[in-house]
Amino acid sequence: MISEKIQKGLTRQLNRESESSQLYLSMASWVERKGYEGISEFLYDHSNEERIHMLKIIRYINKRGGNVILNNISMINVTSLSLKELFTKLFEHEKKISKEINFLVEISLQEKDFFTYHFLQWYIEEQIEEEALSKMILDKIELIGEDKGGLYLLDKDMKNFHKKKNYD
Ligand code: OFO
Repeated sequence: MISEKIQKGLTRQLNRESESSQLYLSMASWVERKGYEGISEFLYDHSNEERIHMLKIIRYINKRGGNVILNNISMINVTSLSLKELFTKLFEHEKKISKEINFLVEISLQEKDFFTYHFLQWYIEEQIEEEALSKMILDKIELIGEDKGGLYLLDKDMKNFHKKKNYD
């Protein structure tokens, strides 16, 4: 059985993952409309990954006898963002998620809930990847600047970006 504190922390996190999934999805749809086929592919794929992150927590809470509570999500409008602003937002978002995972780990140790501590190790690994990936894409976009040929190549390249990640 999980404690009240862990239940609260995990519930907040699962709703954050759900938010992340929606954020990536709305960005994917927007860049697809703008003609970035590869980038939208990457973002659609990542939206699914975030949903998996949410599901993992839901199933863990249920396994440990807790209650799952899903919040309504309020989304930001991404349609006015440039590609650089969009990936800056994603990078900031991932850093925020990392902080929250760190906080959850801290609570699990305070509560001496080593099952949850163990469960969260996967998320720590994941956040290292997620931060590095969004930063790497942002760096590339900054490097390319206004160069249309560079953007074309990045878009082409990003079709396969998700395949380089290991989600086991
Ligand atoms: Fe769930 O890792 Fe990104 O947000």
